[in-house]
Amino acid sequence: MTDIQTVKVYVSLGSNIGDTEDNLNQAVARLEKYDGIDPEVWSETYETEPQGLKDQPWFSNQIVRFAVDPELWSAEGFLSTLQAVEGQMDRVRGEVNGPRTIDLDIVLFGDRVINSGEYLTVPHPRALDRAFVLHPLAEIDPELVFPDGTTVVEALNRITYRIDGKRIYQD
Ligand code: PH2
Ligand code: MG
Ligand code: MG
Repeated sequence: MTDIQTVKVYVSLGSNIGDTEDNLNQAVARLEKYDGIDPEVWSETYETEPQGLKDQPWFSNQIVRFAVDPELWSAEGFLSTLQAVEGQMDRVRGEVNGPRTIDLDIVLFGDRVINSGEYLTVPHPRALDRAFVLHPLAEIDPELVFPDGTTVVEALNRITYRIDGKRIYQD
């Protein structure tokens, strides 16, 4: 049997309600149960300053790289599964950018560029501005290049942030 040619899909996981680290682990465990979705690299978990809406608890954030079988999963199909897992974990969609039990965002889906209206934009439109995405991405794949040619290291050099142990500060 030949190896399936999988796509590297980088997912940003975030939680700032409840046992946040456990919520991240539980989300990965739920995703792993689907055929053709295999977690292969995990960043550390970071405690991160809230972006957007400031007046909310700090987040636990992590990037997990999945090997995804493109014969089974389109990016839209994969997103619908992320949303199903968010739903299983009692995510209540409240305020935009507000507190959540679990948030699962596609940062990169191989080298694809996708703009399917409101539903899905890949790469994630705010990824290049956010240290809680870029720092763990660089941790697991320091050579990573976005489809527009920006390297993860260049993107980190463009933003202002501070790392203190596993805490990520960004105004
Ligand atoms: N997610 C948001 C808004 N702001 N800030 C941090 N630090 N981490 C997040 O995951 C996050 C956020 C919307 O999804
Ligand atoms: Mg998000
Ligand atoms: Mg989201």
